Amino acid sequence: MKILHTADLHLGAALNTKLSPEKIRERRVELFTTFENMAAHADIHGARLFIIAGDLFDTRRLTVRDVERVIHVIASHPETDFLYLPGNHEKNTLLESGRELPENLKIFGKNWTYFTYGNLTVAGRSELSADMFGTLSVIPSQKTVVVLHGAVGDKSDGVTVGLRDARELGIDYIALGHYHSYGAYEVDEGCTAVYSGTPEGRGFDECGTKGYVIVDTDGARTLHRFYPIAKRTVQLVSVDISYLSTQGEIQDAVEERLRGIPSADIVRAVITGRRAQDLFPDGERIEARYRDRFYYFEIKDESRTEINPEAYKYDKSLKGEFIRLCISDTELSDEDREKIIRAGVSALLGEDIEI
Ligand SMILES: [Mn+2]
Repeated sequence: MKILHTADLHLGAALNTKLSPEKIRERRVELFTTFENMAAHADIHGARLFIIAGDLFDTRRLTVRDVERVIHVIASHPETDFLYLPGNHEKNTLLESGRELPENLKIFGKNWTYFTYGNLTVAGRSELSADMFGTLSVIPSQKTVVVLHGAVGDKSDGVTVGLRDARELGIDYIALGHYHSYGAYEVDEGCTAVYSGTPEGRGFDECGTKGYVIVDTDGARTLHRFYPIAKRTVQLVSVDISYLSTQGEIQDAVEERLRGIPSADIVRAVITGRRAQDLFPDGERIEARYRDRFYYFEIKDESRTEINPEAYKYDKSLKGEFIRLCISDTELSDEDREKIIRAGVSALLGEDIEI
C-alpha cells in the first residue's frame, strides 16, 4: 500500500515574515492550496492513505471557513482515507467544529488507535508517554505503521518519541510530526522513523526544500521517499564580504549568491565576514534592487569590522581619534562598540546613518 505522509501544515498560522498585508493574505491561502495539491498528489502516486502526523491547524487564528475548506478537500477525495493525529498546536479542532465530518476522515485518539487495511495496520496516539511502546500491539504478520507527534530521543516521555524503545518491536515505519524539515532516523533494521516536515515554509526558521513523503509498504522492506511540493521556498543566503573593498564588489557578491533562486521565493541575504573599516554594505540599495525580483527580499547585515588598533595609533584624523576612544572604552560590549564605530565612522564619512 502507498501512503502520503505529511505533518505540521499549521493552516491558519500567522506568517513570521515582514510580508505586506496583501501577501500575508495570499500566503495564507497558498498554505490551504498546498494541502489541496497534496491530496491531488496522493491520487497521482496511487496513495490511498493520507497521514497527517499532527499540527494540521494553528488553531489560534482559525476561522469556520478554514475548517470548512479542509473538510471540503477531504470530502472531495472519498477514495483516500485521511488519518489525522491532532498535534500540540491544536486540540480536536475538527471534532469541536460541530461540522459533520466525512467518513474518510479518521482521527487518532489520545491512546493507541488502530486502523487496519488488509495486511497493513496504522497505529497512532496523540499523547506521548514513557511506556507507550510497551503498550503498542504489533501483529507480526501485519505491516505496522506508527503515527506520533514529538521530538525524537532515546527514551520516551511526555514530549519525546524514544526511538530506542521502538526497536525490535516489528514496526515498519514511524510517521512523525513536530520538526518542520524532512529527516529520517534508522530505528532498527526494518524500521525508519521519518519527519515529513512542513509542506510549505513560512518564516526564516523554515528554510529549504519542503514537501511530503510517500511510503510504500508493498515490498519486503517498507520504503519511503521525499517529494518537494512547496509553492515558495524560504531561502537564507549568506554573502561573505571579507576581502571586498567597494560597494560594487559587495553588490556583485550578492548577485552571484542570488543567481538561480526562483523569483517565487522568500529570500533573506545575510551579509557576513570581516569587512574593511570604511566599507558598510548599503543594505537599502541592495534591498531596493531585489525587492521586485523576489516574492519577498530582505537583507541582514551580520558583517563585522576588522579593526586594527595599531592602524589608528598615530592617526591624527577625527576618525582615528574616535576609533581610539571606542577601542579604549572597556565598558562597551563588542557588539555595542561595533555599532558605535559603525555609526560614528559613517557620520564622519557623511553617510546617512540610522540609530
Ligand atoms: Mn509543528
